[in-house]
Amino acid sequence: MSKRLSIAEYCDGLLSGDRVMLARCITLIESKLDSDQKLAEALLNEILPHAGKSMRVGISGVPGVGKSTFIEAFGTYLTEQGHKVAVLAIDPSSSLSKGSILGDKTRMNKLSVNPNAFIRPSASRGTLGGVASKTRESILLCEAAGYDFILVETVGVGQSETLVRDMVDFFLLLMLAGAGDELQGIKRGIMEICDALLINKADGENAKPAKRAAADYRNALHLFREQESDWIPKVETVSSLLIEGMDKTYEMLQAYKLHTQTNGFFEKNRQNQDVAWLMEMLREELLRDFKNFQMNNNFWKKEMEALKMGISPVRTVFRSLMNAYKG
Ligand SMILES: Nc1nc2c(ncn2[C@@H]2O[C@H](COP(=O)(O)OP(=O)(O)OP(=O)(O)O)[C@@H](O)[C@H]2O)c(=O)[nH]1
Ligand SMILES: [Mg+2]
Repeated sequence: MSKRLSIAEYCDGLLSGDRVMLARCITLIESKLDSDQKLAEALLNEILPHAGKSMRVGISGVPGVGKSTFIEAFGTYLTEQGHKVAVLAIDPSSSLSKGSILGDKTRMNKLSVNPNAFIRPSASRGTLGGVASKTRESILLCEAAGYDFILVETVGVGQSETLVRDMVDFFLLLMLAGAGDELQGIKRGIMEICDALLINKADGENAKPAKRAAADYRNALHLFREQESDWIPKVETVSSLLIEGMDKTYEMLQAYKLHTQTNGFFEKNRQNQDVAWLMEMLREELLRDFKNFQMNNNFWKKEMEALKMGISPVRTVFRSLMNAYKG
């Protein structure tokens, strides 16, 4: 890795919108070295006042639904509207495959050479929670560097969807029509966390089924409880391949922003997300700490024996362990 700079150098480079510097700053916050972590924290303190001024959009959907193609199309559209677009990813498989979005970067041909776009693959080391933390900090860095649309991609499997939901302002789910069970997403409960459904590949023979699926989803969405944002999730059809529906999508995001900034949810949601993020970090650290205590402790073993042999009731073992832990 290239040599470390001073905080002022990182900061100036970042605030001037230098893409190389942005990439280096993200590498810094992803570093596991203690000295780097100190630098990273100082950097985050410096840039925080310059962060936050973006629309953060999460994008999810099953493999093959067209996430990369959509991001290429929509990202390019956004830059044409005068925006600067950063693309980040949370990929639970990336620790195995070294980050599939790396391959995507070549698939996002136009966007990856667009001077107003920045694409960064998912951090690949550590727990999913740890990776999410790095992505959250990367969002702040991108914002400080002047990116006003942040697209966070994740594969529509497992826990990563909720993780991304909890770090963005707007969660977009891509789906396909005619995949057999139109309401699969609803069954999985994912509809409850999305702000919009886009039926992708609404082109050629698929155009009609896509329109029909959109109507079905619109009806089904009314069955769900109202979201805290007081926003009724929207359903649209798009073709990422033919670059159709990007304007509708953009208008929808603008409408959402206006709606939630007016009713206060936009700001409140971000505050809640920060609190939840902090609580998660505390929880992970406390658990780690407690596990250390448990591993290297003879008193623990003795108490366990006492418990198993029925000498002490659970509550007594609990209290004496807690006392020992708190020291
Ligand atoms: N006809 C049509 N094909 C599309 C459209 N969007 C994407 N595709 C095709 O669908 C395939 C998968 O698209 P990707 O963008 O790679 O999908 P993805 O969701 O990123 O897939 P993973 O990265 O594997 O999760 C590619 O062959 C695309 O060309 C579309 O709107 N219409
Ligand atoms: Mg992809």
